Amino acid sequence: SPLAAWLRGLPKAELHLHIEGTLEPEMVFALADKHRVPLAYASVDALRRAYDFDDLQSFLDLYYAGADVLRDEVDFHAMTAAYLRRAAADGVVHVEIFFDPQTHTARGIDIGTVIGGIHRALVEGERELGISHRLILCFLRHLSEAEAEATLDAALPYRTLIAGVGLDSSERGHPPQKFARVFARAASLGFKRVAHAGEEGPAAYIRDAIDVLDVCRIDHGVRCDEDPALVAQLAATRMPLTVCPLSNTKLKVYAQMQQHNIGRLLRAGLCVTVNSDDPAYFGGYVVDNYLAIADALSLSRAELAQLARQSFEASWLDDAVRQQWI
Ligand code: ES4
Ligand code: ZN
Repeated sequence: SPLAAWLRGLPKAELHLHIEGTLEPEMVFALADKHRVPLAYASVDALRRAYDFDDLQSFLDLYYAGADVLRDEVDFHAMTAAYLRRAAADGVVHVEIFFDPQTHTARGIDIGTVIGGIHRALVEGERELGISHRLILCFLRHLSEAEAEATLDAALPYRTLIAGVGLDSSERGHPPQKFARVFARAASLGFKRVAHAGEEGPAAYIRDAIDVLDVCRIDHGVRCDEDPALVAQLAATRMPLTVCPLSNTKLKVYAQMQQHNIGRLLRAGLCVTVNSDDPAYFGGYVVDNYLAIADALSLSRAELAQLARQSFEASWLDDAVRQQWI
């Protein structure tokens, strides 16, 4: 469509992307075959049909199972390279990607294998596709803070390759306070901080991520609108929200895209951005997310261009580079 072509031509940064969530069913089967890992599904189509979720946890169960086929450095490289090709086709010029080391170290895979494969693909993507990058190490919030501390320790030999730390996985019952100490240590080591908050969890978790974890962005954050004073604060401080529209409808945060609040938050002056989260599972990459909200919320091209500009405002690019894109 003309709008899709226009959106692909708009320079964009993607700031909320779990690299393990880019593992397409075809690659799950290819890697299962390579490593002789048995799968619970008979075919690529059967696996894709299972991507029908009730909530965050029903998705996470399949997402962690899918990641089990990632075994060596070549696998992490192939997954990341495939994502970067799709991002380039969508007009993404800068990526800040999450990885979940604990999903892999718990299976006996060295964190160096994980970081090495991802980083090699990012460096190639910069040279071959012109996509700049930052890497964000996420702690799994359903695990303990002690396990997060051990993960931070294991990542220190690779600290120059990691721009920041994040917090993901099951939100409810795992408030930001649970990770106050490890985030403070990450800050003292020079890592930027982000956290998933206000996806399924309450608006209070957004406040606490800001006040207790000292984050510079909120991942999702859509439940902020249950607290009007918080919405006003987010607007006044230009605290970015990395919103993922197709994720929110697939995981039933909203029953329908027409109910999504990203248009209202944009008009209220918030630095909201559009991202794909786990595109292999949620039915689309970043332009599909822009198209879904453009259609459901009747956003103008000026509003869509503003969302793309805000993705650079919210990014960790150096100011001189940021200015080239906005
Ligand atoms: C995630 Cl959508 C979402 N929420 C929380 N944690 C995650 N990990 C991967 N995708
Ligand atoms: Zn996410």
